[in-house]
Amino acid sequence: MSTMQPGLFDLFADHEPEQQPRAEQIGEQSWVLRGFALPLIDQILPALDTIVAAAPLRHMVTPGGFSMSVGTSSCGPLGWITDRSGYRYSSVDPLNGLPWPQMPSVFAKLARAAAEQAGFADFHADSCLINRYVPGAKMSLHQDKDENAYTAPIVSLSLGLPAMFLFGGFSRSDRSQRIPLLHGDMVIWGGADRLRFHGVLPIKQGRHPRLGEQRINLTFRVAG
Ligand code: MD3
Ligand code: FE
Repeated sequence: MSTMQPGLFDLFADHEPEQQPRAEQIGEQSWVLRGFALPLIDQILPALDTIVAAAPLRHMVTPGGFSMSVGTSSCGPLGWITDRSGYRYSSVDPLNGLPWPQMPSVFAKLARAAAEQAGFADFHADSCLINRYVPGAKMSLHQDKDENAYTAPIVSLSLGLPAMFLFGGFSRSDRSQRIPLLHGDMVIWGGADRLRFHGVLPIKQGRHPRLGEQRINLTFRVAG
């Protein structure tokens, strides 16, 4: 906790100590902020509904021809896409040719606050990838290398059903840590950890009181 910045927990100053976010360091420059998003959840969920109404979640196809088990959409200036011709960022939704929905200010504010809490000042995401997992959906070990630069951290928010996140090393065969991620948790991966392999084990059956039978993960990135 010694490298945590003062200040942003002030967002939670009116909360009881047991409701305050707990920070866990999971790597050299990576942190889990337990429950960090909960104070804003009533603003986050309706904003998410508006986005997926305009840019529906869809199962994209990998360059290898497999349909992803995760449904994806995006908001903000750039959205991550994949099809038979490769992985990349696009300024338009390939389903309708229109710009992705705007990033809601509550998303931008939350991502910036989480990054600052982990020691990364001035985080301005230009992309928010929305991943929806139903029970059984997973994400295999991979690295995120489609962004233009790796200097900015990646910030994620987990919503709904719990997930077991795999946090690996710099080659695929390195052993992974298993980190449970729960509704409201945020994670910040920066610096040296930015290019670590990572993935998500198949989501277990269950029903979340707010989200139902699904997990939704938002990842905020500087992609362009
Ligand atoms: C760790 N998503 O969309 S959180 C992805 O839960 C992705 O949906 C997962 O991996 C999910 O690419 C994991 C996000 C995440 C993103 C980038 C990372 C974790 C990372 C980069 C380095 C290390
Ligand atoms: Fe990833």
